Amino acid sequence: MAKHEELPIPIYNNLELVYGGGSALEEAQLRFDTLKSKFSEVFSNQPQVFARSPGRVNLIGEHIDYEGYSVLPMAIRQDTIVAIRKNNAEKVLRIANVNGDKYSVCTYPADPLQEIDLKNHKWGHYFICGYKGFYDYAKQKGVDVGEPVGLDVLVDGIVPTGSGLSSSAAFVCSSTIAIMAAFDVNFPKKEIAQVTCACERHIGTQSGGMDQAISVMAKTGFAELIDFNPIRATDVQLPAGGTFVIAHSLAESEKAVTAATNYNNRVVECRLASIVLAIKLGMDPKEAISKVSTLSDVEGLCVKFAGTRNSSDPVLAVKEYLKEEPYTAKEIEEVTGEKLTSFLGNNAAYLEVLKVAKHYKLHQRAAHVYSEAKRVHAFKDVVSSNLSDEEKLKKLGDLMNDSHHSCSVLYECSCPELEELVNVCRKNGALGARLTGAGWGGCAVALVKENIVPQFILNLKECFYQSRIDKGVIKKNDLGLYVFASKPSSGAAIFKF
Ligand code: NG1
Ligand code: MG
Repeated sequence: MAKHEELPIPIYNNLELVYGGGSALEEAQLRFDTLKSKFSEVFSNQPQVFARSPGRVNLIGEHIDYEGYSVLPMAIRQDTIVAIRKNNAEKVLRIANVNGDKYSVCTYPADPLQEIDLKNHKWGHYFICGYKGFYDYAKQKGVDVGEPVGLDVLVDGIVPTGSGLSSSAAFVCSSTIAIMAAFDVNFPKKEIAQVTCACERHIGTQSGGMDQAISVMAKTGFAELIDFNPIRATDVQLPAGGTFVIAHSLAESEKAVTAATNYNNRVVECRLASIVLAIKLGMDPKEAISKVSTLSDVEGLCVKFAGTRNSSDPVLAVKEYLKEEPYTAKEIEEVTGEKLTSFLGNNAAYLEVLKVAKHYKLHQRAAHVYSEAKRVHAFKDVVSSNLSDEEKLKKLGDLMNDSHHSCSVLYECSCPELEELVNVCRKNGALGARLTGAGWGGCAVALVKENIVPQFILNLKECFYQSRIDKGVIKKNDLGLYVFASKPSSGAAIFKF
């Protein structure tokens, strides 16, 4: 039997397999009906095909996917659905949203080579990422998709935005898959995961591939251990009796706007840490600059170095070879013998980082990445151990707490609202709680015993959200959008009715 990740995106003619039954199915049915009727209102035609892809919550393994390390997310129920139809009349991409008040129609030329205007951020840009990615990949695979034609597109996304739940990947993946389906092509899931990861970088964030991989490859009932290079997903069956509750800190992180100081800054710091560490561990500077790009590339050298030390822990190599005080650009250049702008300057996003960064915290960032990578495997090992479910849940909670501490103190990607929320979760009985996703705002995820979930959510409402409702930050009736329990949901799908 072909491995899960080798299979193409499933094509369904009914909603049950993805949305289950009951109220979830009813909600989905309503969304599809609305998409159909709005589509004919806007475009005077019926959609040809639909694609959906979910958001995700990362259980553990934060900010390490772009360093080549495995992560452990699960898909959530909330997804983005894209309805699409080829339009041969005009070479224009028209992208409309069911929430037209918030997201007005975006139009672009039907040109796969167009540049995305990053100075002028528009929600439709994410669709163009998928559009460019599709054409690039079809060309690479030698699939003839003909001359570009117009596309009419209507989007319905219910993954909360700016919250660390990957609304962006849900949108990019559902767009890419919808375009594929409109052209009647399909690729293996792991290839689509790779394509969507690469094409989302057109937005400017130099992200790793976790979000797209889980959105494309998720399976109902399982979290997935995602490995990179090559991409692979291994099912992880979570212990019985525990539930993951997702809670929004109500601080919104606008990643596309803050990239140079937050996300991309950390990507650059990790890159620099890996090069400096490789050189300190004996690699020739020129070789390090040309060959080393992630901290995982240096792990082998750390192990060699351990030959004399009796431990292969890369965290120890970091302690020994990277100083705790932040490095100036000049100090790093003394080690590398080359200007930072000369070896990072060919990437526009990196250049932005170099322009605004005052210094680089190589020790802290590398210590986070190596220790977090270990926690992911520890998490997986606990899940598959012989311990009782009760003991497993306790240990998983501890690992989540350690992960949060590392994100907060070493990686500095938390914020006051997330700190408060994580503490409130723990005080109210969570076995563990941590920020999830990129951080600097967005959501926390808490592991909670199933039997206390309703009470736990009530307590969060009282201790965290009530004061925010009183101040008018959110409406009481919207609370369900900001705090909810989540089960591992299914991955991307195509619908033809
Ligand atoms: P979110 O939180 O969805 O923006 C980002 C990256 C991931 C990963 C996490 C941190 C994108 C598309 N995704 O996720 O690849 O690096 O941060 O673990 O930028
Ligand atoms: Mg995102």
